[in-house]
Amino acid sequence: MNNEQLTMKPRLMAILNVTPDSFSDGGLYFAPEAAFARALELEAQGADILDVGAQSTRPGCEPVSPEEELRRLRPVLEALRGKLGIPISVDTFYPEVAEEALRLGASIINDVSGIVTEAMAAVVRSHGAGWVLMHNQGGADFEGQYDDVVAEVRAALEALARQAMALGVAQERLLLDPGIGFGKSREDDLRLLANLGRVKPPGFALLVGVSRKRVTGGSEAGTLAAQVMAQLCGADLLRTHDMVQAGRAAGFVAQISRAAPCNCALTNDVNPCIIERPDMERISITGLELHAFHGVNPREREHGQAFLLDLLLEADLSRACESDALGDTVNYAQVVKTAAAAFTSRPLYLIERAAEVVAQAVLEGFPAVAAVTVRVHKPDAPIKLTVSDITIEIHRGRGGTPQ
Ligand code: HH2
Repeated sequence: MNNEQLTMKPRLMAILNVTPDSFSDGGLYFAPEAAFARALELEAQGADILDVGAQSTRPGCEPVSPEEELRRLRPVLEALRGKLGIPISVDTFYPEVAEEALRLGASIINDVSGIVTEAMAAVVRSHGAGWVLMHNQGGADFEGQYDDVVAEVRAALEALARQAMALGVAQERLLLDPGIGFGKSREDDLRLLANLGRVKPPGFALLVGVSRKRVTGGSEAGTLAAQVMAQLCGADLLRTHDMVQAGRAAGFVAQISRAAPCNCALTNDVNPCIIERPDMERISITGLELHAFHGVNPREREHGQAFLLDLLLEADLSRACESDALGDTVNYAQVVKTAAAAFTSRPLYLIERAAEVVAQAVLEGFPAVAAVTVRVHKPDAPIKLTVSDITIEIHRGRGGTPQ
């Protein structure tokens, strides 16, 4: 993810459930007049899309027939015709309901079935509609067994998109959705939320629905936290109950990220729950410049090249904080000398090995260091394509095993 993307506010899809039993707003907007008024309110509050659903998907719910779905939807869609400036999506997996909804003015089908059918593709194609393809392996009553939920959901979304496109639906008409809460444990949902950037196939828009779901603890605070997380990880659309709060939070995140280059360490392939341990005291030495002859290429061993080393030393610094005596801490000038001598002592093929030699020298030479992280950067690595840097990083504690 780049900063450009971070500054973007996601589109907000406001939820309107014309159901008696939805888990959060069931019954509130079941009457067509109440649904109509709520739709206008959600638009006025800044919704970009209105998502109308006539069937609850919460676990244990009795399925509603297509006839009943249409009986609930028709009066609302008819009343909203020409009254709403934003697109309407209809939450249905029945092609016959989708057909009628699109005829009545909806322009997106939000299909939570988790499958692509010829019949639904034909309806979507003939109306030039948008189509949400949501991951749903087994439905809300099922908690899937995943070895790697992030990779598996990503692969499944790619497969759904491929099937839809093979049936003639254009890529730009598709929205992909990881299906938070559908056939997943809470752990799975948390993992997906922390790795949305990896769930999203390039070139597709990602819709994320977390609002008031179990993963958030059902609270508004949990919902907003998860939505902010989704925004930072590259969600293009958020499906939400509370437009006002979601809009404010999303707007504020966009404002922060516009104010300065964002430095929040979120990237498409890095889980942002970063390695830092705040209770650990450490000395950090970065950018130690050294010339050495490491490498597998004969030219590297003949001419040598520049390397940069970073060292993070974990040590108890509390005595030095009290005493102000050099003897109570780790002398970083000595560490730099030791690390430089170890790194340049002999040519090695791999920077992995060179980092290990440095780590062992620091641990041997400085008993107060409990653990050390060594990063070796090789910015001029002799490869054909241009890269700005190649880095390896190792972490060693006493005993030499990775901690
Ligand atoms: N979640 C629900 C319903 N539809 N559609 C998409 N694309 N993504 C979602 O995550 C999603 C969805 C469930 O939430 P809700 O509509 O609030 O509840 P209910 O199914 O009980 O009506």
